[in-house]
Amino acid sequence: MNQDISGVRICFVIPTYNEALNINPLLRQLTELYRDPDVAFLIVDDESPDCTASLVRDFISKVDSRVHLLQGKRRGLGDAYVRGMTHAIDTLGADVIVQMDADFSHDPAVAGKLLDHIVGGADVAIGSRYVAGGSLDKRWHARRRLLSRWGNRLARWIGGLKGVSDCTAGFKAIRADKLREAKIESVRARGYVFQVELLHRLIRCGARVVEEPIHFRDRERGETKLGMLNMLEFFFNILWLRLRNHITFIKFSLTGVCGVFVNLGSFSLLLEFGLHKFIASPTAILASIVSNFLMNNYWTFGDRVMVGRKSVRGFKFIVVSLIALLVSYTVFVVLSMLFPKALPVLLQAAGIVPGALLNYYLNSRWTFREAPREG
Ligand SMILES: Nc1nc2c(ncn2[C@@H]2O[C@H](COP(=O)(O)OP(=O)(O)O)[C@@H](O)[C@H]2O)c(=O)[nH]1
Ligand SMILES: [Mg+2]
Repeated sequence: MNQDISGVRICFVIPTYNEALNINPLLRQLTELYRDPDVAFLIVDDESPDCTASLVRDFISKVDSRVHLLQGKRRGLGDAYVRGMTHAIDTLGADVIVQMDADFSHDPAVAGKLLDHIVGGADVAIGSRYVAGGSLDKRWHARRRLLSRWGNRLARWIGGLKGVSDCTAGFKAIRADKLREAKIESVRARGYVFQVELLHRLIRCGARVVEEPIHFRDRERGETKLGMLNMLEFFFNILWLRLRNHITFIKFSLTGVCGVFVNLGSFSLLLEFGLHKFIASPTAILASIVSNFLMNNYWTFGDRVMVGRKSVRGFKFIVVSLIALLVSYTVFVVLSMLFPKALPVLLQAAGIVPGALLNYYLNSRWTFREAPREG
């Protein structure tokens, strides 16, 4: 640590489950590295059967009373972090939280660099494996590497955390006021996906995030607690994070799916009734455009405060529909000429794609444009 941190109350929050082999050497190293009386160390242990907690108690009474122990029932890593961070802020009065694992995967000396970033103005400093200069232990076997890399990719793309390289990192320094603002006590994720949900909330609160490259060592002692259930929870929670913030997009997609059924359904029906395909096609496109409009107006964009009067919207809608119809129909006609033997319903389906995209773009940006929010 290079910068002066006097007066800033720092609390390391370290969850443990069966870390009897690691806890003493870890606490020794941490308490020797960070000697300031304003630094505290909170171990959050969930009834580890290997008596991790009693080793912590011994350490507190015999070596350093800046160490604290918080015990609870085992409900997952995220739950332990929520309890630990809340306790560190509300009871121990922490201004900055450092979260890290107990198995030496996170080098205690690097915590100082993370704290330097916080003193330098960051709200969140991540010990990052995937930023330039960061690395993973060669001993981490292929399955874990793959899981970690893809977990990160998923979090970035589906979870909407595009600016961050290591979204699943468990080594971070975070300002307590940002944690309060992010309403940490209401984080839903119980397992490892806690890291992603927390980061997501912090970024939504406007937190300034920096990444410090680290070398991530595999644990020397004890076993990993990452199980199949954690992985499933991870996936569904990431998906939920995305969905919650993109309800409009989901409603639009569902509307689109209904539109496809209306389009292809009415097209097939009209063909059944003997209508020529070049007449059936635009009629079916029109039917789907009308069904899409009704669903979008009353459902997808129903809660938008929109620009302009209803009659103007109706006019814009007709213009957009005609453009979309023209595009879809042109694609259908061109494909029908290129592939005269192809199933007409397939060609009709191919025409839907460009028409629907254009339809959404123009309707969202123009017909159903949202009024700018005040304040
Ligand atoms: N309190 C608590 N700590 C946990 C729980 N699950 C894992 N941990 C701790 O969280 C940290 C990371 O877990 P670990 O098993 O090393 O995960 P890995 O590094 O992803 O293999 C370690 O310090 C574990 O002891 C839990 O359910 N409760
Ligand atoms: Mg570990």
